[in-house]
Amino acid sequence: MNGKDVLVLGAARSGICSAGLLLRNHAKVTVYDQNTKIDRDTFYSNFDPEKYPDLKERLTLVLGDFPEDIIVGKAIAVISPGIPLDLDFVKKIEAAGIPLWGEIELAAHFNKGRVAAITGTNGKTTTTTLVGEIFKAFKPDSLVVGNIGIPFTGDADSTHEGQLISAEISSFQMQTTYTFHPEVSALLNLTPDHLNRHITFENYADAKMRVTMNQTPENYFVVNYDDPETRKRGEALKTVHVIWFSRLAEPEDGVFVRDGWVILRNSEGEKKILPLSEIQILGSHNVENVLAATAITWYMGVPAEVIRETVKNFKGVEHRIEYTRTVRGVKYYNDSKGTNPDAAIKAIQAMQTPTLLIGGGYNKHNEYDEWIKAFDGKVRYLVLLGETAQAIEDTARKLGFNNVIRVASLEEAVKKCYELAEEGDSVLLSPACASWDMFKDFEQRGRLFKEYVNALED
Ligand code: UMA
Repeated sequence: MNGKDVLVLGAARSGICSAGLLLRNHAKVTVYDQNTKIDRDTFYSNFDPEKYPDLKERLTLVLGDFPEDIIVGKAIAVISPGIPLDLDFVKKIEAAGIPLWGEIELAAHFNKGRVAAITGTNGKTTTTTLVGEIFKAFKPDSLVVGNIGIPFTGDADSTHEGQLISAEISSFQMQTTYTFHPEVSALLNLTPDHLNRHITFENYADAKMRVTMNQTPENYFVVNYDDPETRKRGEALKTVHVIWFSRLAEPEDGVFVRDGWVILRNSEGEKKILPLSEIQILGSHNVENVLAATAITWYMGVPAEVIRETVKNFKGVEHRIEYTRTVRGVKYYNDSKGTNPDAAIKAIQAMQTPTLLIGGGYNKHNEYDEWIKAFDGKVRYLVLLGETAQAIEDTARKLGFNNVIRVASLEEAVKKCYELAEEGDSVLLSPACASWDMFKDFEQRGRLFKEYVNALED
């Protein structure tokens, strides 16, 4: 990147880390963001002046309308995952012949480590975290990066050969990735999501499948055998060694469940890895996440004993059916990461008591029928907020579920549930929607939920 003039699109987590990597590698960087409210001092404070002494000459921040001349002389444009590719300014950059790289592509140019790349509609964060924990138990210098909120560009240029990296990869990230070559990739499941950006399910699935595009037969692709959409794609793929995971069947080459044990089978025979009774995280979807993590880490070379010991101690991830507190005999759970109907179905299925469910949020044009049907008599009240509240209420009433309450804020939702819940109930925030209509991100939504719950009087 020596002396290259690079444009970075987006001045949040991804853009800041990409700019940092470029600056460390002697590029001149212009960061562009449409949001005029970004505070310049706060932005610059992300870059340590001791590390980057000539910062003011090499880093420029441009906010607001896209200035046409910003692209002049630019060698590359690095785009943050949240910026849609069909925006006018992105099209102008492409029309000018400037290569458009995503954060993962930029990281791939610097990375020296061994990457396990995990994608899918749901379970990515839990699986990536668990894989990262298993890696760290085996080799303490291992990293966890990607869509999980830790940009890969933050560390890519200080990785070393043999270092194990667990990377959560989103469909947005894969759209602008070309040379990324994970040793093991994984596709956990596929259900419609982010269709406001990808338009069709096929486009969305194709973006995810790009995770395998540079893999060769000595690499592994870990795929869900029980999901017809992922199975179809795994069966069609001839360029990489496919390893199945299944909760319901016993595929020839893969990881599955038999008699309460997780079993790994390959051409050399079968190996018992761990008993299901040792898994602490709730729900059958989490069994799938454990099966996937077992396959991924085994094929990255981690011994079975390390996998077993780590799974046994793994308590799950923040914002994923996260137990928050018990107030007056009512258990509160934060599932703010339930950002689509499929994830929210998993959460309601994992509940074992009558539940007051808080849902609704940013409109990704998903459908809510399957989610409401999954209530299965367990949901006492559905408390709705955000952009999608009306659409969800309409679907609920159409399906005969009428215990719907509308609120204007998350704080009000928590208060309503507190008033209505009876001892033995659970209160679950699992919105089935993204957070961007009312919150910065799902993390902020989840943290606020916990704050409101922790403020309740016992
Ligand atoms: N921006 C524009 N114009 C736009 C859209 C955004 O200028 O049209 C600017 C915003 O003003 C903002 C910046 O771009 O300043 C935001 O960029 P971003 O949305 O890419 O957010 P980051 O904080 O950089 O986080 C991104 C990922 N965000 C998205 O994909 C939406 C994070 O995934 C990821 O963890 C991070 O990079 C590091 O890789 C979050 C996410 O919600 C967790 N992902 C989706 C999901 O999991 O469902 C895919």
